[in-house]
Amino acid sequence: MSFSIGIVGMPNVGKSTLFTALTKKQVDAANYPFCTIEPNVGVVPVPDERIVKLAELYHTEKIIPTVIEFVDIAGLVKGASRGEGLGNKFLSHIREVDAIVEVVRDFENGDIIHVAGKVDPEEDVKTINLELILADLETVSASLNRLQKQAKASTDKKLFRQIDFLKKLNQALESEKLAGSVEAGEEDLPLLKELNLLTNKPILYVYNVAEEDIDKQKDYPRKPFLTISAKIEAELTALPENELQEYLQSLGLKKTGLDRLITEAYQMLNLITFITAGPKEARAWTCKKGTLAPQAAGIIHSDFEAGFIRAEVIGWEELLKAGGDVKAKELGLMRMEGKDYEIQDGDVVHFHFS
Ligand SMILES: Nc1nc2c(ncn2[C@@H]2O[C@H](COP(=O)(O)OP(=O)(O)O)[C@@H](O)[C@H]2O)c(=O)[nH]1
Ligand SMILES: [Mg+2]
Repeated sequence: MSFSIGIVGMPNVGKSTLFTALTKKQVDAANYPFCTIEPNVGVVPVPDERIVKLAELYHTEKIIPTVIEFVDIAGLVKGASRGEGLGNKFLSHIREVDAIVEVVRDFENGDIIHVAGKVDPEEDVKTINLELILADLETVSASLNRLQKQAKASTDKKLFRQIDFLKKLNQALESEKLAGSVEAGEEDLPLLKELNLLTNKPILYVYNVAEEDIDKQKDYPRKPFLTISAKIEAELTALPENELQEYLQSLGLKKTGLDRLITEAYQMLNLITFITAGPKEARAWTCKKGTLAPQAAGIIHSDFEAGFIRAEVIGWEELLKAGGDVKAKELGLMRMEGKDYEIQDGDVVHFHFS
């Protein structure tokens, strides 16, 4: 299982620069058979200190982080929803991702043309979001038309509820609001999922600022956001680890912009991480919040799910404190969990299966 983030934005804002920097971090694909291998897809490790510490505990050098995919989606311009630029093709690429990173330019450079003629971050966000909104409006009104036709010969309550919800969506989109701003009840979720609206996906705004602004605390109206200098990030990928640390310290930073970006993007997906750890390897795995133990086992291997018996579970910090699984067992800290157990973020799990 892997989750993907689409990088979108106006032309010449630094999307590909950022994407190329991210791909420098690419993981060894052999460990991740489910990932897409394509030139515009980067499979990137999610920084996680927990597996690093557990690897120390078990004296293993093999650390396998969990990953997310970043997709460089080019070509979104004004009019894309009407087929301008590469229009609909790109909108369909955005449809396939789980969340959006919207890169917004906030650096001046006379040599790099801004398609709208001037650097105006908020105006760019409006342009991009409007294209996404217009594309969604088309989806919603088509669906609304179809259901309204069906409703003529129906007394199905569910159908009428769906129509009401579509009208709410329609209204929001028409007033240029994102679909994600519309309150949805439990009953509306299946329809919302089926519609797969672009503006219902989580968006992280990434402001690409000038190099000299990188240590300034800028605020922007769009939330959540982070600021980054794509150009600096591209240069940092070429530095050896010790020089990188020196550089970060000189700026008073703990993490690179890329690491902040990856971490925030992962959090935005509402996912949790569970861990398998031992002398062979320390490995992080991703599942959706609410995943039960057998399905989590199935992420590792389908046989684990089919033959699931139970899971031995301990929180990663508890395991570290205990000093290993033998100690943890002696102290009675290892829990035996059955098929109804909901996996928690940071659980270290050992699955038993037949
Ligand atoms: N000064 C500066 N130039 C940048 C930055 N990011 C990208 N560029 C330059 O802007 C141009 C367009 O960048 P690119 O990443 O291809 O933009 P894209 O069209 O959004 O993919 C290239 O010449 C980059 O070198 C940045 O943070 N600062
Ligand atoms: Mg590009």
